[in-house]
Amino acid sequence: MRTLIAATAVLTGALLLTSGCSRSTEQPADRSAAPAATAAPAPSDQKSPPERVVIDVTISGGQVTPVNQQVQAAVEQPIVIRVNSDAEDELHVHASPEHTFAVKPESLQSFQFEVAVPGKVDVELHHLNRVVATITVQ
Ligand SMILES: [Cu+2]
Repeated sequence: MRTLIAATAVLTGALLLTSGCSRSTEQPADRSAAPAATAAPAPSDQKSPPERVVIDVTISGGQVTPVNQQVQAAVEQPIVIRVNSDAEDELHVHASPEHTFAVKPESLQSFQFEVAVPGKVDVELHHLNRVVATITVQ
């Protein structure tokens, strides 16, 4: 009896410890499970390269700006996050695949990525535990 209670307590503790990143923006699996139709790029469609989307982030005295900024971007459009910071942090882009960038206590850092899958992408600072921006990719 006592052994059973102890085992249950251990299991419960283990479950409580398996908290990863709190905000997950994983896409529903049912849609992305479809076989990838090879969308061939149209060769005749001569577009100029897409403009970059720039998000300026400032981390100072334990505060970050912006918070929850809403940003629009196109699929495969270059997204640049420019950071001025006085502290180390970890910038986490909840895209698929995800990106993690190490923020240093420096000015004029910039991190670039692209998002291949339409959806909402949260950009988080893990140390400050803030969502800097949510990028709607379509
Ligand atoms: Cu995260």
